[in-house]
Amino acid sequence: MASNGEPQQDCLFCKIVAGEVPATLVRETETTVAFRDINPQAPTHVLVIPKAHYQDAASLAAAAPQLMADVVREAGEVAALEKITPAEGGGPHTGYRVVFNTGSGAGQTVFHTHAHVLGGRGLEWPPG
Ligand code: IU
Repeated sequence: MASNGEPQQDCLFCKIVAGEVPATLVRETETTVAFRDINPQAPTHVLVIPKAHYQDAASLAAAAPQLMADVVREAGEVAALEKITPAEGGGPHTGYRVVFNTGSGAGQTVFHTHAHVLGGRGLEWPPG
């Protein structure tokens, strides 16, 4: 699948960006969209995606490093909105995890870069 930033016809997340598939939006910027995962794995489970199509985090970082920075910054903005940053008091359920599953062997099922922002519960290490 191409990773050149152009919309891909059969890409679910490109369709969310285009408004062709509904999603529960949390935030939107000029370059990114954040929406709630339909199958949440934690009280906060939000996906942050670049509007442009790149298949995974590494190809996005290589082709468009500023856009990758936008995605990571937005992950932090989502965490702040959801009140799960360490600054929220350091209670047992503050702190959050940003995950880029990369490759099907690591659980990537949608090949449009997305950061999972997970928090609101204790998060084990190492992840499964
Ligand atoms: P993954 O890292 O590629 O496995 O993450 C894809 C996520 O997209 C996964 O957590 C799904 O629950 C989520 N998702 C979604 O939020 N909306 C959808 O319509 C579909 C998948 I399909």
